[in-house]
Amino acid sequence: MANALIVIDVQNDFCPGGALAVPEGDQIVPRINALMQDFDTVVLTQDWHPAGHSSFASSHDGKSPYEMIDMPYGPQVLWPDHCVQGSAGSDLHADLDVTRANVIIRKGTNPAIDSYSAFFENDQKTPTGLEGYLKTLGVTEITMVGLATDFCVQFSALDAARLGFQVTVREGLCRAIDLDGSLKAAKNAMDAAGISRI
Ligand code: VGL
Ligand code: ZN
Repeated sequence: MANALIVIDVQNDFCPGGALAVPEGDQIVPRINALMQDFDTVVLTQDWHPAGHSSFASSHDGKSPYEMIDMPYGPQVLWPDHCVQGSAGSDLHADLDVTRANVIIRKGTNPAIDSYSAFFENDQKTPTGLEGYLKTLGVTEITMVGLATDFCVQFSALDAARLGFQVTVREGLCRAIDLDGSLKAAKNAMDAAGISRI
């Protein structure tokens, strides 16, 4: 009955001053560092897009950030350019305790598909390998924290629940983007999937 802490996208671009800043995104770092001590396995994720990624509004003529488009895999929010591979914005927050991390999963590397979830790209089919990693270690319980509650945390939590893990989202250690009611919708979806929110 091993447990794992999954720390989603605590990166400079999602913190105040970053390209896709989540309000108070940096404030969760000290308590996430403390929480890491309680887990057998710690996984960090890092949003890691090539320049010109298809989730960037700048890659689509006439489109602005936060507009929606239809991609072959479904509707997609268009974002400001963010977390470009190797940029300062893509770095994990400098105060995040990376020494406790067993593995860092990079996602969103396919130019044609966004990847909110730590487990699957937004086509809901292409795996990152994290499921196999955790199951090989005997992990059954996952606690999820990080950025943003209503996007990458939510999609990671829903996938984890679907894969049979027992999932807890520590909402005090997450912060949200909250686009058009997305935070409320995320909470409802997580409740419906049997995820505990504390
Ligand atoms: C995220 C939007 C685009 C996230 C990543 O980490 O929640 N949101 N890329
Ligand atoms: Zn992204």
